[in-house]
Amino acid sequence: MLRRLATTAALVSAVATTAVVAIPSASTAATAALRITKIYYDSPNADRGGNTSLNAEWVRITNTTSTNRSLTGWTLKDKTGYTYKFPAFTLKAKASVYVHTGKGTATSGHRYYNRTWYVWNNTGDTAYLRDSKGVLKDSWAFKPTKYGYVVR
Ligand SMILES: [Ca+2]
Repeated sequence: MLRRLATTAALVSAVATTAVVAIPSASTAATAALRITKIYYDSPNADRGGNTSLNAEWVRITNTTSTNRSLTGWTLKDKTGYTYKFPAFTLKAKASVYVHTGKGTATSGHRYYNRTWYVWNNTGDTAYLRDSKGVLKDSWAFKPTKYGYVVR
C-alpha cells in the first residue's frame, strides 16, 4: 500500500513537473515582441486620487524588436477589466510607452487612461496586453513588492 502510494506520488510529481515545464514554453510572455516591462502599481504617498498621484501609477510597454510596431487597437487591461485602448499608434523600435492611470496629453511616449481612480491593485494584480484582434500578447500576474513597482 505504501509502495503504491509512493508510486502514485511519483507519478503525480512527474505530471506536475511536466506541467510546470510546459507552461513557460507555451507562453509568449518570455519572448513577446511587445512586452510589459514595468508596472508602477502603487504610486508614492497615500492614494488620495489626485491626478499627479494617479499618473504616478503606470505600466510600461516596450517594443523589444528592432522594427517599429503598430499598437493600433491594442488594449491594456487589469484583472477587473479597466481597459486602455490604443488609438492609431506606432511604438518605435526599442522604444517604450508609459500608460498612466490619470488624465494627460497623449504623446508618443505617454498615454493616459483618463481615469479618476486607480487601476492597479496595490495588493497585486494582473496586466493583460492584447492586440487589435483580442489575441493575448503578454500578461503579467504580479505580487506586491516593497518598492511599489515590479520590473522585468
Ligand atoms: Ca495602485
